[in-house]
Amino acid sequence: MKVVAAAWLPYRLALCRPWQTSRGVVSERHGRLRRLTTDDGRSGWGDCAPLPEFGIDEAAATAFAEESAALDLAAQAAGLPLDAWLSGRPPLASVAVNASFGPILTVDRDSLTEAAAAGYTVAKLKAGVAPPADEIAALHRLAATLPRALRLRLDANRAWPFAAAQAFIAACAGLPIDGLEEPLADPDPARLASLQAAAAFPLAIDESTHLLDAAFFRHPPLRRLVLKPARHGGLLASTELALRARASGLEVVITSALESACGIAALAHLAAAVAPDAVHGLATADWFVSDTGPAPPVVGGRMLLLQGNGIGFATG
Ligand code: OSB
Ligand code: MG
Repeated sequence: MKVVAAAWLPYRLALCRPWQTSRGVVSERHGRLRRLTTDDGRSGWGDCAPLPEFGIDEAAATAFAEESAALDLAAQAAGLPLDAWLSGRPPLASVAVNASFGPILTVDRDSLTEAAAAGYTVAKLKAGVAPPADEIAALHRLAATLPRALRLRLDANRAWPFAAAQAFIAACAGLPIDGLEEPLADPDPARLASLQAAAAFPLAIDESTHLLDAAFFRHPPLRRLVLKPARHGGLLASTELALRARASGLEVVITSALESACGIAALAHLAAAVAPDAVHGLATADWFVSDTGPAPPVVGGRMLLLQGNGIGFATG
């Protein structure tokens, strides 16, 4: 098997509704697919979908796409789905995923009830968008009628000073919270550790990648690490980070950076390989009006890995 052609296929995809966080609003995604073609007629695929407001610049996204396409072909040549090629274990059929919502104040009880009825066990809501007192009041209201099977995963995307984060976490006592990502505007290990000690649920870092040094893995200041592989150089670098994190006792969650179906398909394989029992943040394809190809479907709160060797992606 020899690569005989390499192409970039640009795309521009509208979202069904604007996606809002404490960092701003995203209303469409543009990127490009990497396609490698081999002399025996195979294709290897990767997705370059920069999201600079979240630290995923053009160069990082390009590296992720190029590596993804190369690993897609390597796993196909080995006759293995990518998850099995990465993990050395038998392939998995699916991984659990969270339902992904917008800011707390925009979420109503009916959509949470629907998510639970669809089989999701975790619903992710954006925090740090409205004043903390309003978000806390809304959370208590939502929690009062929350289906028992559902827990709330919150993501503040670095919205709060320390005192606000402390107050928010205290106000969450007794609520069915699955975890809280990125509470601090200016996080450091000591302050994260003190917040984690006061929280009954895992705190996580996602975009604060500057914290991931040797000391972090020796004494993790919190309980969960969220990985967006494009930010870390790709699937292999993310596999290494995930293994180190799990060896340090951290939970690992793989999440999308609003990649198109091609990127989501690769991320689902990574999630199955490095954290088969976690609930991952990959159910974002239904925010897109159209996509680069069939995305891995979500059934009963689980994302089904695309079938076949490699990533399993093909354009639609
Ligand atoms: O902060 O986790 C984030 C998507 C794009 C950029 C940043 C984030 C996200 C997500 C992914 O929230 C969806 C999810 O985790 O459910
Ligand atoms: Mg996050």
